[in-house]
Amino acid sequence: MDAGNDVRGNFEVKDGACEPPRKIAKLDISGDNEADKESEVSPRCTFEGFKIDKVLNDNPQNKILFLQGRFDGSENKAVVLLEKTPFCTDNANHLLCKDTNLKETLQNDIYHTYDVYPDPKLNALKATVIYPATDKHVQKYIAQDVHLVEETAEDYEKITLPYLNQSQFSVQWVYNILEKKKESERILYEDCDPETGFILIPDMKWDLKDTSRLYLSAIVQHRALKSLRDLGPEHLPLLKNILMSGQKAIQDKYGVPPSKLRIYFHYQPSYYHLHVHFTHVKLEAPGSGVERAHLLTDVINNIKLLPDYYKLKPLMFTVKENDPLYNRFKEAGKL
Ligand code: M7G
Repeated sequence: MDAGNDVRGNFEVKDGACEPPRKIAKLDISGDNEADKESEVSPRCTFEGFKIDKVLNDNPQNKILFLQGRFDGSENKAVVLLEKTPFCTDNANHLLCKDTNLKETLQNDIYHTYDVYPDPKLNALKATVIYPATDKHVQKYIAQDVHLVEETAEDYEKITLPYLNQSQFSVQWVYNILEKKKESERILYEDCDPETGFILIPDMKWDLKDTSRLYLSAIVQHRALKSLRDLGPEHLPLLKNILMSGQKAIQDKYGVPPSKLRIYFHYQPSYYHLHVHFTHVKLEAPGSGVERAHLLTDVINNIKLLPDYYKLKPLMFTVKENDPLYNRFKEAGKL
C-alpha cells in the first residue's frame, strides 16, 4: 500500500499547529494478490462494496478499531485500521458553533453532558488499509495474549533466524521508498551512501498535522541488515550518521530539538530491513515501551563498550500467542 493516501505532502508544521487538508483523501487500493510484487494503484473514494468479516481488535483507550474484510466480494482479505484523530486546537471555535448539533445526555444543577455532532469535515477518521493482506497481517492486528521471551544468541541462530528466513513480512514498501517509486515527495532527508546512508521519511502512523505526535523512520540503504542482532562495530559510522543527520534534519524542518526526540529500534521489528524510529517524547507510540524499544544512543554506546554486544546479549522480546515463533520457543522449552 502506498502511504500516499495521506495527501498532505511534505510541508511545514509548527509545534502543535494544524493546517487544513488540501484535498479529499483517496484510498489507494491495490488489486494485486502477490504481496511482493509492485502494486498497481487504483484509487477509491469510498468504502462502497466493502464487507466486514471480523472485528480483529478494538482499543477504546487509543480509539482504534481493527477490522478484517474484503472489497467487492473479492477473495483477497483486507485489514482496515480505523482511528479517531486528535483534536486540532485551531478548530475549536468551529466545533463550538451554531452548525454543531447537540443532544443532551445529562443535566444536573450546573452540570450538562451532550452527544456532539459537528461538521463532518472536522470529524475525520484516519483509515489505514492493507490490501491484499496476508494471514500474517491479520495475526499482527488480531487481539491475542502476548508473552515475553528471552532469546539468547544461540536461540537467535537456532530458532528465530530460521523462522525469519521462512516467514516474514514483505519489505517491498521499503524498497519502493529507497528506489523512489513511492513516497518520494515525503522524503525529509537522504544520504545515498550504500554503507552509511539512509532515507528519513514520515512514518505511515504520522499524519504530519502536529509535531508533538511527530513520527519519522530512518530506513538504511544497506539491504543485508535485518535488525539489532546484525549490528557490530563496523556499523558505528552508519548509526552515528542516522543519529546526527536525523536529529539535524528534524530540528531544521520541524523545529523539534534532539532533546525532545525518542530515537530507537524495535526488537523484534515487524519488517526485517534495518530502520530507526524517531518519535516526539510526548508521543506514547506503540512499541516504545521497555519490552520492545532500544534507544539508538544506548545501541551505539553498547557496541562501543563491547563490539559483539548484539551478537552475544540475551534479548527480551514479546511474542504473540498465535505467532508460530511462540510455538517454536515453546517447543524448545523456552516458554
Ligand atoms: P517495525 O518495528 O518493523 O514494525 O516498524 P511495527 O512497528 O509496525 O510493528 C516499521 C515502521 O514502518 C512502523 O512504524 C510502520 O508504521 C512504518 N510503516 C509501515 N509501512 C508498511 C509503511 C509504509 O508503507 N510507509 C511508511 N512511511 N511507513 C510505513
